[in-house]
Amino acid sequence: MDNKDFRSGFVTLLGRPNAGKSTLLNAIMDQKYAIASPTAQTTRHRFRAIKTTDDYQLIIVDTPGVHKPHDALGEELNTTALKSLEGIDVIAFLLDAHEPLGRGDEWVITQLKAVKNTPKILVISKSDLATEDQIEAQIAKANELMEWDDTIVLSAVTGYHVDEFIDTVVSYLPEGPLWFPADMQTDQPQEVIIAEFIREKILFTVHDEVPHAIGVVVDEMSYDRKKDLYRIFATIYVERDSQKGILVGKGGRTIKHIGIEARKDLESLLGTKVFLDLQVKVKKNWRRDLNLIRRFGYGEGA
Ligand SMILES: Nc1nc2c(ncn2[C@@H]2O[C@H](COP(=O)(O)OP(=O)(O)OP(=O)(O)O)[C@@H](O)[C@H]2O)c(=O)[nH]1
Ligand SMILES: [Mg+2]
Repeated sequence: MDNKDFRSGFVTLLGRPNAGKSTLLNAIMDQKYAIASPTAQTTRHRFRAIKTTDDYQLIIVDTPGVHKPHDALGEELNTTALKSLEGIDVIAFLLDAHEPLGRGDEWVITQLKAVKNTPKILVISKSDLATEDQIEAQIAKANELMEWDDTIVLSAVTGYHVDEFIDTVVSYLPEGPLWFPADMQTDQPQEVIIAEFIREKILFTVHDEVPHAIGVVVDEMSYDRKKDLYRIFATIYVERDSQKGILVGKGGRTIKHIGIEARKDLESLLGTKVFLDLQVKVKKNWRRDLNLIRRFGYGEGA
């Protein structure tokens, strides 16, 4: 890099579950790395994606949605999200344009106020789902709660103002070096991204209490050069036999569907053919066991 004005630094995406953080990360990267779904608490990892151009290196930190915790997993996710405010250059707070600003948002903003000297950008997300009036009202309410350094209205799905968001964030970055190699796009091991892609398909396939009860681990992965094929063996953990039954489905139909959907995404991530083997196992109460949460790689651990 011979660009003297090269800027580099970190932006953290923060907000309530479902605000659109992971979708925005993917839109910024122009590639899917983070999983996104309508289920709250989709993201369980602090996840970094890295965008490098001739002018800047922007490290985007996706966080689990911050919310009032109900169990050890919830607490761990909050800790993870709030920890990612330390030592970063810009905070982007996402507020869903078409959801009422609620206690959850107020709680996050209270946490934000305690962070001094870091530029804070208000991001009104999902603009495609809201009217001008709704957006104006949302901005007015957010301004009552805190003073923001900048405000951007965007849609990660249509791409509206995503580039403006990037430009704004970069304008707050200090001049600095490459923190990561220019060709590195995420700090997550491939196995973690693969496990997450599988988990995303489960979130879209089963409902009620099951999505929150699952943990996915890639047990083994190998590349067959001759066939240009990855063989991936993964285990899906659930908490109860009944959940296992739902996930496997009648005659194994549900798990087969999940496998087919996941394989499509994995083939596009890896750029090869994929053989995917999914097993379902019961591990009672893993969400209450901090050691197990960390073994799965959720929260701070990964
Ligand atoms: N229409 C529309 N939908 C969006 C937009 N951004 C996100 N969504 C949808 O909103 C839902 C939640 O998006 P996520 O990106 O998973 O939200 P998140 O903030 O990462 O959620 P957690 O990981 O649970 O904290 C998904 O169904 C997305 O497809 C947008 O700009 N427009
Ligand atoms: Mg997310």
